[in-house]
Amino acid sequence: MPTTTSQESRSQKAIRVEDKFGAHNYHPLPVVLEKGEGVFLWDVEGKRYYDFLSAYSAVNQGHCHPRIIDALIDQAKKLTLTSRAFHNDVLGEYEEYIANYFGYDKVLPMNTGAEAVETAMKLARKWGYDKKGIPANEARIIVCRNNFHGRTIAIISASTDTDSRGGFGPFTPGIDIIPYDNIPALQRALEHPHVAAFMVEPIQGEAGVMVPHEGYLKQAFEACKARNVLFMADEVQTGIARTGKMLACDHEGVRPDVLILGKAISGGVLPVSAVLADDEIMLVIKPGQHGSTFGGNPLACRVAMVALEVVKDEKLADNAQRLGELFRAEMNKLVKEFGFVKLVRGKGLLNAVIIEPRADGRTAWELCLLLAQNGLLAKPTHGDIIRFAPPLTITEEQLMACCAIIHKSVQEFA
Ligand code: IF1
Repeated sequence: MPTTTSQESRSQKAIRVEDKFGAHNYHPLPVVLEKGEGVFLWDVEGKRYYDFLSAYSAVNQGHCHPRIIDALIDQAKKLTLTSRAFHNDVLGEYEEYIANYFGYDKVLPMNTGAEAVETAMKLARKWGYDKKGIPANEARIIVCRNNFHGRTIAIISASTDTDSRGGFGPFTPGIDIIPYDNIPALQRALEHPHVAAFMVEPIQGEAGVMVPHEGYLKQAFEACKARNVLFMADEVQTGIARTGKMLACDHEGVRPDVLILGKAISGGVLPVSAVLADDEIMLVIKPGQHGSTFGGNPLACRVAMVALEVVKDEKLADNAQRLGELFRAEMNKLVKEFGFVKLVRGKGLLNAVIIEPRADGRTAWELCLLLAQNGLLAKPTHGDIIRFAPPLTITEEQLMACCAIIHKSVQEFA
């Protein structure tokens, strides 16, 4: 192979080629993966890892789930894409399935999470004009500080993160930013008569798995209702059983007016996202006013139906709930034993551990390198936070083995 120097490993080569030909918009851990099965990933040198990122919670059903992959292959041999210029024989079946699954009148299928968020923002504006009577071009959407809703211009216009926004202006107007987990701030923002929607993550993922106080979502929902404002939940990361219930909003018995889903709808096989709402809201969008070439394609629809079936059949929400409690109990032992392990927080199997940087400057990044060496993949964020989010198919025995790896790595880090 002409481009491989004699000393270079397959991993080193893959990383070098990415660096040369790919945009530098990521800084991944130096691990090159080639195979996945259930909770495991293998790198090109054959080393096996437990996956504790699950592709940011897209692979809740585990890597290459045989039922989902069979559905993918079967449908791929038949029909993959028609566009929405014509009907296809899977779309309606999927729409009925997912609408009933989450208890809404209708779904609008998209592909990425960001597209679903954009769809929800457009839906909120249109509803604001058509139903609430907001004057043209005056609609406002309230969001929370430290949110993460995606990467498009409109979405980063709602961001407070300097990396996400910096250098990308000018921004989309009509967005009000309030502190998260703060009902009085929401109530003040809701006083503006042109507010169409409040969009919120039930748990803030990128911010470091920030779990709001109990009752926040319920109170926020009721505050929105009192002002005829749509409560829109971005459950792209928290949805599909990740936090121990099908939706994180289920923990507080809140049914969002607009539900935004992505990632694990497809088990991580294809980009599949969705916006769900009842007729009164969804039908404000008319033919030609919104869409996507790939949204609702038969391949995605077939895969998503099976991926959602797997979540129920394998009782992944219950498993996430039970093993999440066990995981936090084990991590709390580390908090007691090691002073620099500050705390663990989370819900279900969406958890974060806060690592105080060491005097010699080593951070969560170095701990993640140790974890990888010891066979567990996790990703640091904000320098001092490690998110732990394994596939929800993980067993108690596997989880305990992982806790032992984490313990060993923390010991080495100390
Ligand atoms: C990246 C974090 C996770 C999301 C919520 C919408 C989207 C996301 C709540 C957009 C996406 C991602 C994207 C990924 C990193 C990531 C992430 F670290 F930023 F916080 F998941 F933990 N709403 N989250 O979390 O979905 O368009 O990407 O399909 O590299 O940007 P998308």
